[in-house]
Amino acid sequence: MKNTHDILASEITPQNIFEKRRQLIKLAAMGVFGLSQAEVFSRSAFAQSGQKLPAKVNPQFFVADKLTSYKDVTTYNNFYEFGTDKADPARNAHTLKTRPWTVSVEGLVNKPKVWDIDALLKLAPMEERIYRFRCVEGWSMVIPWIGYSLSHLIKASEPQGSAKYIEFISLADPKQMPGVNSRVLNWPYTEGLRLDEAMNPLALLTFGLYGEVLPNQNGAPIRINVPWKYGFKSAKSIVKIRITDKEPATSWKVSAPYEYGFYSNVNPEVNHPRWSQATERRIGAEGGMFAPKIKTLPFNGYAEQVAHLYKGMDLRKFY
Ligand SMILES: Nc1nc2c(c(=O)[nH]1)N[C@H]1C(S)=C(S)[C@@H](COP(=O)(O)O)O[C@H]1N2
Ligand SMILES: [Mo]
Repeated sequence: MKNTHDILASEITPQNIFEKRRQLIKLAAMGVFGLSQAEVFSRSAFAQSGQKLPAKVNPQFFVADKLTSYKDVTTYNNFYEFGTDKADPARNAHTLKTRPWTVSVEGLVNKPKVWDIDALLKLAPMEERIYRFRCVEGWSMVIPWIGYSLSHLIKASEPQGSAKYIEFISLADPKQMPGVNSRVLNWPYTEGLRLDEAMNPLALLTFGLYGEVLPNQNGAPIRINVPWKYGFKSAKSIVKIRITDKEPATSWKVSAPYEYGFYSNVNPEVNHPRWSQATERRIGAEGGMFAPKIKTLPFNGYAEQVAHLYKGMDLRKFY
């Protein structure tokens, strides 16, 4: 565990380091393997609802920052298929039917397969990981996700030698998703990664959060999380995964190529035309809109794990 490195400078206070360490020691003493950190740390901070998803804490992926409340994580969302207001997804996503659900893995693979969601749930052991999450709009959260590395699914599919990219395609069903009748984006929502990025253990195939299966508004029943990139790279409610040899045309890049590139790595030195990326507002921080901004870290604080993927690349050009 490399906690001290992971803590944002602005957030280091003797109290929270002490408090966190004390809780970890207590955890270890209790021998609570399998009991989620989220449950131990903030059982009282939210009312649990929905269906439990058991997972083992993976302490390698741990951020000592205060967790964003369950309420904020599930009511302040971007999921344009259910409306463009932050409150829309929580209000509207109850119409999404998450069973039956399949994910087709296809393209340049030796083992294409239409996976039933319940088979995918069993492909690898479920882990709880605490990740920072940074939206390009300038806000951020800290979320205890549940899932396993995307690399498990990629390996099971056996990419061919020519494979270079991976494309994620979300459901776009106007019967379940009122937002796809509007033309804010070209549907279906499409995102992509270079295959070596997708193979990085940080890239998380995600099925739950806060000890439960994903609420619909957070991308049920399956989404990805790419914590060193802006939030929009993390496609929700995925129905198709395609392995290709060409860079996928991603929804945001197609709709506004001057604002969004393919890479979208969190980079405090390269501003979005409308939003500075130098600092961020932590949702739920004391003081609300007036809380002091915190500095955004290169690769959202995950440089040690991922900077090598971009060696020799001009990150102003490949934004
Ligand atoms: N299918 C789909 N996936 C999506 C989006 C979307 O509108 N549709 N929004 C993206 C953006 S901009 C962000 S910031 C995150 C928000 O995830 P959260 O609501 O779970 O925090 O989802 C990303 N994935
Ligand atoms: Mo976002």
